[in-house]
Amino acid sequence: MRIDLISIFPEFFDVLDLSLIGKAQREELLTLHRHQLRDFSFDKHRSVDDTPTGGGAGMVMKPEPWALALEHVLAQRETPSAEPPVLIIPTPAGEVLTQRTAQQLAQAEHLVFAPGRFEGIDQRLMDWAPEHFQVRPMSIGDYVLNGGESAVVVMVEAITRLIPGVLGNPESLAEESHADGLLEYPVYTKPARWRGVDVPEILLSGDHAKIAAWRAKQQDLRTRKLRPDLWAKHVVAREQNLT
Ligand code: JD2
Repeated sequence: MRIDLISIFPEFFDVLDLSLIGKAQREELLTLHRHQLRDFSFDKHRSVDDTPTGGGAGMVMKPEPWALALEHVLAQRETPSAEPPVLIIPTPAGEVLTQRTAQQLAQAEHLVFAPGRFEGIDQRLMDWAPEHFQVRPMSIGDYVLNGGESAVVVMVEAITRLIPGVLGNPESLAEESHADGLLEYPVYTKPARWRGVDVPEILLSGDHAKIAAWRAKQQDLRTRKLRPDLWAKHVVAREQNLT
């Protein structure tokens, strides 16, 4: 997978060189390209923002530097004939990222992220982009950030760990929280008794079928108690045989 990140703070993405995502890059399962948006602004101060038309607080990002940066990314493609890249625009008004969407986006060949700052990007950029990209306005949750960069870090992590070969242990993917719309079962390690508290006896039994059934029950109980919203969806999906 190729990922392009365009921002006025491209150093924000240095964290993506660490840990599993760093390793995936070294193994060439993933290629990250960072771009400085200001390199596509040509006035004296390389400005990328201006006052909001119609008035109001703050500043709005100008569409032209974004269009030039995105055209630069398109021009760099090795196979321009391939399906248009997916352009993810972080915004509090976007579709909230879920595990299901992360799984879908992990199938893409080329993702481009366009995190804005200030009060966001001139709407005309979003109206222009579908000519060249599969545009996905996305949010990471219902709270307000100062800009899209931290949301991009979250999205890239959620998506890239689903690329085959990126995660050390692929079995953990199928089992983990949200993969089936449920929360995780509780996990334990040694010692079997810690500060007077024992690990559930069944986990020491060696009976794998019984352990699997106990864990499934714990997932149900936890989800019903902690996330009734997820539980309701899970029940509907189970009835429709979608899980
Ligand atoms: C962003 C801002 C509009 C107020 C670009 C915020 C986000 N889950 C999320 N919360 N906030 C964002 C987000 C993403 C991009 C930008 N701002 C500040 N915009 C109204 C404040 C500017 C995501 N994804």
